[in-house]
Amino acid sequence: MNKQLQQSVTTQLAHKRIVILGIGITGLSCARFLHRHQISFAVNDSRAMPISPGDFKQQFADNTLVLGHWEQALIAQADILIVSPGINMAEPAIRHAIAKNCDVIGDIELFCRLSDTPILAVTGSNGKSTVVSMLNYVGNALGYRVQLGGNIGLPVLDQIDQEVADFIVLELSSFQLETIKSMQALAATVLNLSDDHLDRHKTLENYGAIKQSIYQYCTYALYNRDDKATLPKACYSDSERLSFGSDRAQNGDFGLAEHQGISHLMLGDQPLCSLAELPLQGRHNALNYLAVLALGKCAGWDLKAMLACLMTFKGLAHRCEVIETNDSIRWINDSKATNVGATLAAIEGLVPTLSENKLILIAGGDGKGADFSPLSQALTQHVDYLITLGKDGLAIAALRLSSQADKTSHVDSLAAAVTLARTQAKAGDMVLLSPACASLDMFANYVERGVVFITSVLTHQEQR
Ligand code: UMA
Ligand code: ADP
Repeated sequence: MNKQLQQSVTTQLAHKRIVILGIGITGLSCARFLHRHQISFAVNDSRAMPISPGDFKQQFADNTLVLGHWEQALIAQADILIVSPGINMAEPAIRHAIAKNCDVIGDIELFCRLSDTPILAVTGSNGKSTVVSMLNYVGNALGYRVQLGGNIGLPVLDQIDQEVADFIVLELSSFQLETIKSMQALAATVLNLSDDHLDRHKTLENYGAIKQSIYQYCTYALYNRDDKATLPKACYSDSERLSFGSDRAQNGDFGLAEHQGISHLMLGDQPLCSLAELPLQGRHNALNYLAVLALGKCAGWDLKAMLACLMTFKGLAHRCEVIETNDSIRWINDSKATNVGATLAAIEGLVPTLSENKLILIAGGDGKGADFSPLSQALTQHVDYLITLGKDGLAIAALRLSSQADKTSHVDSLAAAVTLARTQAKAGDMVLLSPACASLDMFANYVERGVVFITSVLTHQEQR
């Protein structure tokens, strides 16, 4: 075990009363980390059985576990509270219990206090997983030891005891940013901002301010020129700024422009590669490529070598993923489109590939308090048939024109949506599942929703 790390852990955590809130992926990784370093802790989870007390005891010996409610007395005596991202600290039972001098942090903040590995940090409403996966892929292919962690599902404290890394690429959600206080990233970016998680953050302003906090203390702040909300606020002026966007870029910034009549990724006025050569299509992916190149450049990675590696990066599942079928219909699984911005990007990216063919969109689910109106132009102008489902499906359907009523239907299951789409689609048409909503009202998560969609599409195939 790394001696320096052990020393930091002992100095910072020994003899502190530590309470972990939540025993999901994050909470378990915190418990494992503390247990590995012989630091005692207590866990509190408000759900009845997120872990069996027997399993907990077997893994974590005599550390305390309280389930089924927020144990206010336990929270009140904590010196350090490590809060899982999905837990809303504004909840009165937690907020009122926290002692004045309690250090309220998340797993990422604890990681930042203990590790000096250079951080490339990525947030935004959409594209985070795609960008961090590409960065991780490219960095490792170039021979750097790169770790990947955070909201992508890889808790950072599971990695901190592993071999020393050259860089760590962090995907950070707004929930995680809320408990980060002292991260010093080498480079940080807000990719874009659109309504998401407003059930927790209440307003887009609050949500945007939390996203902006990624820019505190970074050496390079990378923003998106297409989205003003990503421009670092004046209070984050210490870092060196660079940008990407879909317009022509200034020297040192990344952009898109025509070169010899063909659209290219550009660094200033230097053409890097034509968009047609790249494996991931759509304007949103062109921006993702630019963000990756810019972050890699901040890390000192060679641009040409990065571009060569990006040619072999395949897109992630459930993001505008093509389902292979034999019915001449283009079925696209974009189940990860859990907000309005992602669905807009899918429609805008895919419509130019339709030519005369029709677009049938399946959307709806739990909108998390979002305003769907930014979708209305796309829904009325580009979507030939709209099929909605889930808790907020009818709110999306309401954006269609009254003249489109006969081409708008609400159904009660994803399988029924596929059946209806099949009756509407002709050869060459596209059926896109891009819900603009979370899946939690009908599915365990977006992966299950995507798998049900793929299964329904393929089952249909076999029956034909
Ligand atoms: N819990 C309570 N009371 C509550 C809510 C939750 O006790 O009111 C408990 C649950 O019983 C459970 C635990 O908290 O035992 C779950 O904690 P969590 O919701 O923070 O989830 P984790 O399993 O720790 O996963 C989290 C992220 N989840 C959320 O932010 C909701 C995962 O992102 C992330 O991959 C993981 O940490 C590792 O960093 C998921 C996500 O949906 C994929 N993120 C959102 C998104 O991408 O839009 C932000
Ligand atoms: P995140 O981790 O931020 O949720 P993902 O890479 O998983 O991002 O993609 C989520 C959804 O957003 C998918 O539907 C994907 O097609 C879409 N998407 C990816 N990149 C962008 C982008 N730059 N702008 C808008 N939407 C995007």
